[in-house]
Amino acid sequence: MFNDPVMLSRLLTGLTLAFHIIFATIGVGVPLMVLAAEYIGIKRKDSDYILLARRWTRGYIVTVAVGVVTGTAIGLQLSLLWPSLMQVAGQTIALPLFMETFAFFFEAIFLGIYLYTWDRFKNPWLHWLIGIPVVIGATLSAFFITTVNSFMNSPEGFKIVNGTLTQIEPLKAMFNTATPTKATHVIVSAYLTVAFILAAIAAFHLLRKKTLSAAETAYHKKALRLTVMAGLIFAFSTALVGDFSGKYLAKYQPEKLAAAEWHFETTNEAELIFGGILDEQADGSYEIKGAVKIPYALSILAGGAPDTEVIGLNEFAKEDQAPLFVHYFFDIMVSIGMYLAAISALFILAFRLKKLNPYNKWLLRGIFIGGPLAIVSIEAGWMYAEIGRQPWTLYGIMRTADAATTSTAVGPMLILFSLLYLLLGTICTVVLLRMFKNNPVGKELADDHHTRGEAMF
Ligand code: HEB
Repeated sequence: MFNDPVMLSRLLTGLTLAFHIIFATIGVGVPLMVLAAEYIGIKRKDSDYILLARRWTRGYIVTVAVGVVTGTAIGLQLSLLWPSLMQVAGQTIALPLFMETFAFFFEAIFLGIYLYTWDRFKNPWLHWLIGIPVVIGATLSAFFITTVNSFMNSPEGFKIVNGTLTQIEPLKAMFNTATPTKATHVIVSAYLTVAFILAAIAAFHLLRKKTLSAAETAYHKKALRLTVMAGLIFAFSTALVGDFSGKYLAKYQPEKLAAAEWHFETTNEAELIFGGILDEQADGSYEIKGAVKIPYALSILAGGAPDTEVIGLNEFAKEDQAPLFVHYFFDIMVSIGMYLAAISALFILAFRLKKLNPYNKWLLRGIFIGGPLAIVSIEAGWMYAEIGRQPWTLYGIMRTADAATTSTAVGPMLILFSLLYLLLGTICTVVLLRMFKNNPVGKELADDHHTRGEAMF
């Protein structure tokens, strides 16, 4: 395995994407939360929310910088590791790749202006307005780059003549069948993840209550309420859009859904298999052991009705099937999605009904682990989407094995890039920790009252 360039290329690309997606996700979601905090701050004339927006923006700049490095690594690796893919599809996907860079610069320019104009306007809404293009740019880069991934699942907008793509229609390729569901699921799940990462930070501080002043406690409680409310909204929208993704798969890539659900025979009233293990029988078929089976749920996921027919894996040749372990990635993603919806609903209910203390230790702990779990969910979602598309790199057109480089240099590259990501990850963590430790909330809250006070409004 370790001298097979295809496997090594997949490992290196997978590693790069797994690392990049954390920063990309943060990059998509933070501007929206910043804008929400600044909005409430201006509206309620509450400088705590403004401080929240400022602190989130500062952290954001560090993660954006890492995202730029890893994003560049992806660009490099695409042409180095997957030359045949780029040769065949490069022209077709050039438009969204270019548009993504454009969206990024658009975002970066306005982020710069946003950063340098805090307190510069008499009317604070002007500063808030500058944040809007930052949110749009961040979300559009996610949109454009996801259309490229959608294209790999639904390659459209060209004809193949003698192995080369001709009559290319870039817009058709970009707005392919997979684009609507994929782009929305990716964008909304990024918002969800960031809401939970920020909620986890607030919960973390509140859990160490003893060291907090009253002003600090009030600050973190505001952060928690805002982020968990956003978490609740985005958890439900992610699940809704995820359901559309399921329906897309059932219709256009049924073997991908069947692999996730260990659904072998085509049936109506299909049950959803959760967890369990596969036991291979002598005749090559499988028996599912120890799974929870939810009646009709797969039919509902696939077609919205309990009697929808769901195509089984046995309809497909073995060499066209994805590895069956993708089942676990799907289960992990969905379970975490449910957990995030439940814990945020519980917090908001407790807060609204005032029967249960929303800031009790257990709820705070539950929200705290929601942050890392959301990241796991993002990773699991992508693992499912990418490994579940195998053996294809361009679904139905080009196999992954035919797309990879034959170079023998991938092994050393894998080691080098692993070291690079380790270094980047460490530096980023250290910088963020230092930045926030050296300038704690308490100090800034105190400064706030002395120097800026209410004068900033
Ligand atoms: Fe998800 C993917 C569903 C949740 C993230 N998802 C996916 C898919 C599906 C789903 C079907 C595949 C698609 C394709 O491949 O085309 N989800 C779902 C559901 C739910 C979910 C049903 C509910 C619960 N997710 C979720 C969460 C998250 C996610 C929570 C995070 C946070 N996913 C994700 C991602 C992905 C997915 C990132 C990859 C991309 C795409 O879209 O593909």
